[in-house]
Amino acid sequence: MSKEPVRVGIIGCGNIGADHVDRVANQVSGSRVTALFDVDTARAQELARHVGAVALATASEVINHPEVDAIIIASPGEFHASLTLECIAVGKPVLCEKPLAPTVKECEEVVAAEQSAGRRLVQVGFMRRNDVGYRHMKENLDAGHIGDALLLHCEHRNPDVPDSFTSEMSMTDSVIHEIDTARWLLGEEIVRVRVISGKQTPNAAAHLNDPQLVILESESGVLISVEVFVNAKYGYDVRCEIVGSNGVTSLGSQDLGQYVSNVQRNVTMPGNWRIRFGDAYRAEIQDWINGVHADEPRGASAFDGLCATAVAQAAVRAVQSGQPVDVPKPNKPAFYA
Ligand code: ISE
Repeated sequence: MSKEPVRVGIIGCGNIGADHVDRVANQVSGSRVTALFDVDTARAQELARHVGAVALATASEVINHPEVDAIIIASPGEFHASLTLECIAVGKPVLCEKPLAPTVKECEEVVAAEQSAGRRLVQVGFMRRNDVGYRHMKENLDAGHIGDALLLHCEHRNPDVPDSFTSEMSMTDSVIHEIDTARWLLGEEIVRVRVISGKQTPNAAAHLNDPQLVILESESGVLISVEVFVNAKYGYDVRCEIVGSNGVTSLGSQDLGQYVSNVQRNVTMPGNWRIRFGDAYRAEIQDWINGVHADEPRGASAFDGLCATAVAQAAVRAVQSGQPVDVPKPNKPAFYA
């Protein structure tokens, strides 16, 4: 028996929010968009007109709207926790873009509220968990094909960033993805972080350390290296390799196609993460919608969001102090088992 589509409200209609509007309305099954909010009212109205939704005056109106069953939060990170708490208070499932919140305290409040509500309502938008390449890596590791994971090498290169982007944001905005991916791939917590910066690109703003090298250490001692380089210029390039005791597994090709001509091979690569992870975002949203239909949580939990923010905040302290920083081991409530 086919179910009624999940009626989705979307808060924040900037680049990624607008992409999600299109995905929920046109690219996945079992859902439709019914209400939108953005500080740019004209933008929200225009998008709402395209998908047959209403544009509302506040985020709270979206959350409380009788024709909204579930909510996507794609507003700036500083609003994530309070909006997620509002969704929990009215018992509606929520997919919150990363980070769950910029501070550990706010993440803890969300985790506590969800437990008090007595059911899993929160999924955090760590879309790399839905990327085919990362999923294959995890399958290879879990199947024992490469033995025990010893090292994880990651590269995270953005073509450029706005001048307002800081060395700390490289941790909270960019490396937070590798933090979540490492926890998910390895099935372990991260216990220590250090950040090193050496020779700098001339293409970064003077206040920004770029590139930076982040070394994370897992509970069992797996070393995770993350090169974060946010002014790499040539394109958006994310790489990942697990070195195991019997072999290696890595992300496959991320090329968008190639042509050969005049004894040269020309390869097109993604220009930004919205292109590179477009399929992963679509899969993530389909999975979330399926989870809402089944009343069964999927994807990264609020607890995963809390752990990722804890490590990202430790990385911020490591940027500022130049010293290794320990990350306290989180107590995983049975609720998130
Ligand atoms: C951005 O905010 C993202 O979430 C992208 O996935 C990431 O690759 C980029 O570095 C961030 O700035």
